[in-house]
Amino acid sequence: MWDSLEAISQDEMAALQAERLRDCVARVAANVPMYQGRLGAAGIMAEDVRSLDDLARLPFTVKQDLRDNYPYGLFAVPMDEVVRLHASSGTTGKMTVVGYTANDISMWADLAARALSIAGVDRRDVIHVAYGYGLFTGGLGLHYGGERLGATVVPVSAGNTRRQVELAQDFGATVLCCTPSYSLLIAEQATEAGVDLSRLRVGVFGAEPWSEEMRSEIETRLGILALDIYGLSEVMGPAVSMECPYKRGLHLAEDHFIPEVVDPTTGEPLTDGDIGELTLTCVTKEALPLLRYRTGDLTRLERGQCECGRTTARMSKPLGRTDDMLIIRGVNVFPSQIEAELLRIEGLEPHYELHLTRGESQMDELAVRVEASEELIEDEDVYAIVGRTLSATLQSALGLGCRVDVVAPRELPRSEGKAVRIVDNRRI
Ligand code: DLL
Repeated sequence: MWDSLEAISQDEMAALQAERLRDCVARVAANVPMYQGRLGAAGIMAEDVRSLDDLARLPFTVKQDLRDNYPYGLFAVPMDEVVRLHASSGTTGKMTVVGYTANDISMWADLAARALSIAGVDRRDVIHVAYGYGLFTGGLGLHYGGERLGATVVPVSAGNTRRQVELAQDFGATVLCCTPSYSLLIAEQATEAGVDLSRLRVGVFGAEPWSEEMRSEIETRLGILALDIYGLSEVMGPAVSMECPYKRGLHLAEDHFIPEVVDPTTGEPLTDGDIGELTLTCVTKEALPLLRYRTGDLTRLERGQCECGRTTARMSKPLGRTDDMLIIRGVNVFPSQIEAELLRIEGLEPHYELHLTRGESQMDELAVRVEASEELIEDEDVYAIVGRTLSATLQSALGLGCRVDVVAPRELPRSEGKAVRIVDNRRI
C-alpha cells in the first residue's frame, strides 16, 4: 500500500479528519473573507469543531462562489505562495480558477501516486499519459503522480492519435491514462495502423461518466483492466478517488477530502448507501481549502474494508452530474444509463450522441444517434431494425420513448478529451 493511512480503522480516520477539519476551519476563518462572513453569520468558531458530526453545521460552497470570487478571491494564502494555477470551463459559464502552493502540488503528486498504486501500477511501469496537458488537471495530475511513484512517464497529452499509438507501441506502454471515450479512439487507431499494444495491461480512465458496459467494451478492445479515477479541479484534480482491481467502488482519499452525500435539492445529509450529491471538504489544501463543496456528482458512499485491504470510504462509479440529467416528458435519465442499454445490443458501437429537440407540440423529444458496428450489413432496413430494437429496450428499461437513428460506422465525431454526449437543439 502506498500510504499506511489507507488501512487505518474508521475511528482513527474520523479522529484525524476532525483534527484536520478544525485546523482548516481556523485557516479559512482567518484568511478567506467569504468564509469569515459565513462562519460568523452561523456563529461557528474553529474551537466548536470537536468531531465529524460538526461538519453538517458548516456552510456549503458551490461553483457559483468560485465564479463570484473570480479569479483569486477564495485563496487562503497570498499570491506569492501560489506556484500553479489550473482552470476549468465546465459545460457552461465562466472559468473557475484554482490555485496550488508548493505543498499542495506535492500532496497532489502523492495522492496521484497513491491512486496509481491502487490500480496496481508500480515503478516498473511505462505510463502513457494521454489526458490533456494544460489548464485541464488530467495530464499534469497523473504526470506528477507517475513520477512520484518512480514509474516511467510519457507526457504524450491528447491529440495526434495515430502518432501516439505508435509511440505507445515503441515505448512499451503498460499503463494508459486518458478519458474512457478517448481510449476507444486509441483502440480504433491502433487496429487500423496494425500497431501492437499488447503490453498495455491497465487503463486509468476518468474525467467523464462511463458505464459498466463501456468498461467491458474497453477491456475487450484493448485487452486490459480498465479502472475508474475521479476528481475535479475545484477540489484538486484527478486522484480524489480511485478504483482498485476488485472494482467495488472508488477509494476516496478521505484523509484529505472528507466526503458526504447530501440530498441534491435540500442539502440534507443522507445515510451511507443512498444516492445523492457528493460533497467534499478539502481539509489539507493550503491555497484553496473548500468547506462542503457541492460537486454536482451523484454517487453513493460505502464503508468497511475492501478485499484489497483498504478501509477508506468508497464511492460508487459516478452516475452523472445533477445538471446532466435529462428530463424527457417527465422521465429522468442520465446519458450513462442510455449508454448501458445501447451497449447491450449487438451491432451497435459505443459512439453515440443524444439530441434534444422541442417539436411543434412544444414537447421535448430525444433522438439517440448511434453508430452501427462494421459487422452489421450496411443497409437502411437493417439499421432501422436495430434502431427499433434499441428504441423498444429504452422504452421498457427506462420508460423513455425516443427516436433512434443508427448511422454508418465512423460517422460520429470522436473525442480526444471529455466526450460531448448531449446535443441540445431545443429552441425555447
Ligand atoms: O475531470 C479531473 C480529472 C482528470 C478526473 C482526469 C479524472 C481524470 P474537471 O475538468 O474539473 O476535472 O471536471 C470535473 O468531471 O465533477 C465530474 O462531473 C466529472 N468526472 C471526473 N471524473 C469522473 C469519473 C477533471 N471518473 C468533473 N466519472 C466532475 C464520472 C467524472 N465523472
